[in-house]
Amino acid sequence: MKYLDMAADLAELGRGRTNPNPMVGAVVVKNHVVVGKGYHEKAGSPHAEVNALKDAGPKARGATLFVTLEPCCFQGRTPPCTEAIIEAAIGEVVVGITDPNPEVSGEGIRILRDAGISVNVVGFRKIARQNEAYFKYMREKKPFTTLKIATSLDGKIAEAKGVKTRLSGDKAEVEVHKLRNEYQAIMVGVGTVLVDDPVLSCRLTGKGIRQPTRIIVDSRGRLPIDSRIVETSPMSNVILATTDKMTKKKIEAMEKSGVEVVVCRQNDKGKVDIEDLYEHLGKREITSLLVEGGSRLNEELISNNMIDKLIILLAPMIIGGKKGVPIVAGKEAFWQTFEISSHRYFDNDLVIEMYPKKTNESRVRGEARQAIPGV
Ligand code: AOF
Ligand code: ZN
Repeated sequence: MKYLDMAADLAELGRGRTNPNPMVGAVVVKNHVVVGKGYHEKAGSPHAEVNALKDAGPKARGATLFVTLEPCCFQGRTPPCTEAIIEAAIGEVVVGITDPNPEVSGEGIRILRDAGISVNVVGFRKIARQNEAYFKYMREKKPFTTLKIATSLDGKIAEAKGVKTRLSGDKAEVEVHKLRNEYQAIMVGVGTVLVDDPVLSCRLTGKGIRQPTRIIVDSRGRLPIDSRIVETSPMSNVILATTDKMTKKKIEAMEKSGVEVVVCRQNDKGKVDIEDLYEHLGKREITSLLVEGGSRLNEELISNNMIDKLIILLAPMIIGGKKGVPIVAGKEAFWQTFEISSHRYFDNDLVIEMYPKKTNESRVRGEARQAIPGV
């Protein structure tokens, strides 16, 4: 897998920039020597294969092309890669994973084979994970959603309601800003804005830093017009997701301030129907979403299976007391189990990444515990 790993590393250079397209890397190898490298930099610019073939020049003739994703075979923003590969007289193609895009999906491979090129599909899991947002978006036309929660050891996100509480250390905070730079949009509940008045920007500096779209979930339209988010709307888009509980007058005032107001369906609790919002975001080609709380939105999303990934920033501290704001609001237990995929230390913080389990194993475990006295 040496060359596919190399191609995956190249693909990684496009992280946070290629959407709605996938991250793709390609390496051209001839007689065990790398003669060309390329990756997809951003939507609208040449695909990885085209860049690698250009880099290889005439050396591509009879060489092997390693590419993380199945080459495309249609005219999109750019011409089909299959044609470029055939024209360059590549002898063999090794593909990491097939493209879920219905316009490609197997067809790219078939066209290459019909042209007499041998194609080997490896089925590289690492690449599926690298492009998890693209895969989800292609299949469901909804954003891949990651929920990020900073918590104390006693499961609190704040000391008390309305009290701005800083839990994570500086190094873990930098990780959050890296995430904000990677995800296309950041979403919070209005409660968080009312307490923290955040800007929700990426505070990293340097070449290629971009600002995410900011989304506020606010069923009644409580977002203050003089909040920092609204005031910074010229910096990057602000979307206010509300319901028809918000008055027309307020909507007009928000729109005048540069905020895009999206009136969503109400769910059975009279709040913003998140599924409806996701559909809207999907239509706007928002492929990835980072949710940053607070506890009501967390509960709504986790209990309704509406997150794809969870990132916990665990601060090794116990707050104590009865007033703390829990990770999730709500009265009813709902039991969701996660599978840990990685953990890393940042100074004195632990950052744990996990994926929700699809089965109801969590509930079963909960019931078993109740059935055994003393356990
Ligand atoms: C590849 N290599 O580097 C990328 C691919 O609008 P376009 O022309 O950029 O086409 C976008 C589609 O092309 C995208 O949805 C996916 O199916 C494929 N992306 N394919 O072989 C690349 N970025
Ligand atoms: Zn292509």
